[in-house]
Amino acid sequence: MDSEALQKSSASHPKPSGLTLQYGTAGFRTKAEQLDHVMFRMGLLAVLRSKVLASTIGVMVTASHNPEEDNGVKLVDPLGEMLHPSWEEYATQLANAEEQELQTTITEICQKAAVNLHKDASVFIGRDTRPSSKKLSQSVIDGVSVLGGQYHDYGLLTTPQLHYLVCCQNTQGQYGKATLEGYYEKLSKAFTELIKQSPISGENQRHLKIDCANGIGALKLSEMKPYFPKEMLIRLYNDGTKEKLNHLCGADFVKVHQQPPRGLVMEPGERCCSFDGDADRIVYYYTDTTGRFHLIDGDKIATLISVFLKELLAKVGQSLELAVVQTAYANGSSTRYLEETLKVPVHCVKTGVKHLHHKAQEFDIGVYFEANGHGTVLFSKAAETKIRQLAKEEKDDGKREAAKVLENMMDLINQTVGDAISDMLAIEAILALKGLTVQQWDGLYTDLPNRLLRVQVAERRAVATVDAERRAVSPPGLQDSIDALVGKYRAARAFVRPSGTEDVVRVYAEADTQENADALALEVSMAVYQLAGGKGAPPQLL
Ligand code: G16
Repeated sequence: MDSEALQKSSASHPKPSGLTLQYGTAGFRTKAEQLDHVMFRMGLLAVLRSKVLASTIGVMVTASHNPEEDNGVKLVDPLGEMLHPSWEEYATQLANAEEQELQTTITEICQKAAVNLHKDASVFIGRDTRPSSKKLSQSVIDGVSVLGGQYHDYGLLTTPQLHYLVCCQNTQGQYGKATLEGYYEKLSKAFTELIKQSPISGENQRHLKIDCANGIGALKLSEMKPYFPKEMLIRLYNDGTKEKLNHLCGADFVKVHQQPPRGLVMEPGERCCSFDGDADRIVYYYTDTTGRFHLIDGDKIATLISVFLKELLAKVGQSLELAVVQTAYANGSSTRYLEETLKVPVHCVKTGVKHLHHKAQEFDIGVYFEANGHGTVLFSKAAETKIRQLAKEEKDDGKREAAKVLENMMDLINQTVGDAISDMLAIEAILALKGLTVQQWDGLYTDLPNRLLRVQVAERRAVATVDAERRAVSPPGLQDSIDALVGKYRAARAFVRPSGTEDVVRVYAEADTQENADALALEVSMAVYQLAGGKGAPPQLL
């Protein structure tokens, strides 16, 4: 390590003295102007991680669903997973080291994690469309360069595209070609094959309106359009040419407010969807003939995919273990439908894709989705080998055809992380193959009315939880209050947790009617406000 060069380079990305940031649900996330030093240091960290694993590491500059003024960084491990939790502590240490401690901190990390600084390092870098992202990704490059790492700056990318590229690079092309064309070709080839087998093939067209949250999704979908089969007609809204990123639009807005995004006019029954700011989440929706808005969130996406996979597995006659992973935000009706009607085991883990992904790896086929629309499907190596073999060699025509559908589904789904583009194509293919309308999909089960609220407190980490975030253990008395409030309503459930991406405590409540879910959410929010040091105006319904 060239200490002098490090000191000099770090001095041009100075850490505001005394500023402490916490590694959150998906990396660091805060106001963009506080992040220059963090980006430089995550460039350093990516080099160390790359050296120790002898693999390419990804760094994505994005704050995803957060407002345009925020920014953040997500680190991508060799197979496209989120940074391993064992390194989150190193990330926090590096981000918070004062200028004069930086070198010692690096040395300590190298010792603890057995990093050999003489090894090579390679880092892939991507960024979203935020005005601050270009400069911040240059800071990442400076960090990578000062430790002698090689880098490839892909510029504007969706987060899942970076995950895909990193995985392709580290599997020597086994997962696909490590280029954007490779990504477009892989997904569109699998999608075209699936559509060919569906009743809509040929004459019929599939129309879909997509709200791109004024983010990167619009750019990348436009690039991908020429690869789509002619049956697929998409129209993009909120493409970033007029309005601000995530402002009154995007998957998070639609999910939280349970209303359509601004700028997208829907005819009754029309299928529409929203991406988030870095295109790793998706939710669907439509309005019925009475003008009522219907949200189809991550739970119903997981259910549709599970129904489809279960039917295919029965057709191919294989007893591969299928399971669904959810979080506490999953609507109670979805869990009941999956367990009781579909007979698929469901597991609940903490919020954060890293937790869901990890759990889903335990099964032959693990479907994971957060209610906010972030999710994917993982196929174990053994399941993949079996499916590919059946698709090629199975003598029974019916079984072989079903195996081929499974094989294409496997190629269409971005298994490295939740991916709005890939999920959208998988959903469109399933709806086409099953001949389902959006209303029929929605009718699989009825969501329990629910409400998500945010409470401003002085220190969000004053709220601590256990049991996959379903019970609060601090501040004292909070869980007792929640239990008492929940007891007042029918079919009710509520929990609270500190957000790992925004400076708020999140509150979720569900109950038998919307009025009751709203009332419960508000009462629980008041309890948080009073017991956890609320700041600003008391909580209100959105
Ligand atoms: C990130 C994580 C998701 C998580 C979301 C909200 O999403 O990847 O797993 O659900 O933040 O987390 P929290 O409730 O802790 O703020 P994204 O799409 O914003 O990167």
